[in-house]
Amino acid sequence: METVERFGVSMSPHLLEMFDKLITEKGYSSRSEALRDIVRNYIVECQWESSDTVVMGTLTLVYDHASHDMADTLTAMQHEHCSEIVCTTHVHIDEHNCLETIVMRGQSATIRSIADRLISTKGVKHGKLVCTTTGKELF
Ligand code: NI
Repeated sequence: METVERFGVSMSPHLLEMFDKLITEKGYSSRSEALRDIVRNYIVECQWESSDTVVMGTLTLVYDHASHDMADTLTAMQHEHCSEIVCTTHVHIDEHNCLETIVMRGQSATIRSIADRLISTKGVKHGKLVCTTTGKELF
């Protein structure tokens, strides 16, 4: 098991009070647990800023499958990037609307570019990329 290191953090009482209030609302049991999550999140964000880092991304799209031949267009675009796209899940929300989640793995710049292209496709009502990590360097 990995050992832990302790360090002191200095901040104003007001800032600490706001921090404690927030982490209590979010259900953290300790400042350390909250800080670990914040640090991990910061590391993941920085990994995404480096364009050649291999990352994981989940893209969620909502679209009307009948408008602009959306289903065919989106499927064709995904086939162009089959080496980055790990899997997709399609949900028929109602008579017209579909939700698709697309899990991707690859260099962050490539994943962002695929997501931007899919989100900006005419007929997509909403699209959001969640950027995350392969988890390899996080403990
Ligand atoms: Ni559908």
